[in-house]
Amino acid sequence: MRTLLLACAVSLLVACADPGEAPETWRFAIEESRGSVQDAYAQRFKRLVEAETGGEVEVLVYPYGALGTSDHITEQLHNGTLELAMSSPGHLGKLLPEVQVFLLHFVLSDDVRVNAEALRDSELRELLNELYAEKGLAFLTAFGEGWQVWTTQEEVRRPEDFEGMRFRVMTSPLLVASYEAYGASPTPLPYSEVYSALQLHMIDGQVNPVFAIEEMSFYEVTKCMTFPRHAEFVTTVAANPRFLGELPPRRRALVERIVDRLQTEIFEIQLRYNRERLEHIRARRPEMRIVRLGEEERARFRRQALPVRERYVEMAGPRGRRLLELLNQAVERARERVKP
Ligand code: 6CS
Repeated sequence: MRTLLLACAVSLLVACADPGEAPETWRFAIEESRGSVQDAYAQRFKRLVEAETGGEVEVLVYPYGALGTSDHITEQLHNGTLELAMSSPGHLGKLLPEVQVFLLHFVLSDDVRVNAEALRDSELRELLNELYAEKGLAFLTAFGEGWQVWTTQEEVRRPEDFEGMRFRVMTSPLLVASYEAYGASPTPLPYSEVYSALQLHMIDGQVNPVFAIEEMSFYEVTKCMTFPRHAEFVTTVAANPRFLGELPPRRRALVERIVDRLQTEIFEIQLRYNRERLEHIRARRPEMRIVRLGEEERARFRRQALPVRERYVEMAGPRGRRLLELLNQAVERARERVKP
């Protein structure tokens, strides 16, 4: 027993930072505000890294807005001002067209557990590693933040209901093509400009997961929420490649272990956030119309969305096509593994 206690004390001493030495700082920028799904991820990452390095590393989390828009964050990650960042395909797609595969409609399964499993696929990740590296970024992981939900002034049950609608999308050309396919007039805008654009009637609707609709207060300035289950909001976690490459092997292994652990935790967290915040919206705005599309209604959107896959391949080229094949295969394999 005494030997065991001694061994614990020695390992604690080894793990603790020298009180005279300033901790090493890892800067982690997220594309959402405090209290969001990305914040939950980053705060857990911070806690685990700081605990497991005994304070030798301090992780600073920068919420959305602190360092500019998503494009600014990506730039800072690329030039090494940041060590870690969330890079959502909806904005990153301008730099890395292949990653827009996660924006295509009706590619993922209707079962979020299947999708979470598919995003762990090793072949898919290998290609993402390669593509990110070519753009001076290091891919760490991808995870879902919940179903994308349309918030609009009028109900949207058929593609025709989108006709002429000024609909805000993230700043990806594929998203523009996706909503043009439904007849909308897509308006790419940074996240920070959506609320005021809705309030000033410069746009008529937008799309985001429930937790984001709640925390960005989009529900205050729209009348209807439609759940088409056409796509999940998928984000990726990326690192600066020099930072990652220069980490000592045990630190690199620590980052990989934590990223792997958080993959499971964040899935449950996003489910909870999206469920609870829908209740907040209902309570604060009881007149909000909530529409869940039936299978026939979804089938009409799916038909209109199919040709957009060709647009994706035009934009993303042969490796984009390969990424789409890998995603389809990953979803099929995940379907077999995840019991209904
Ligand atoms: O709509 C957007 O631009 C943002 N939405 C979410 C849920 N996260 C980050 C992204 O930039």
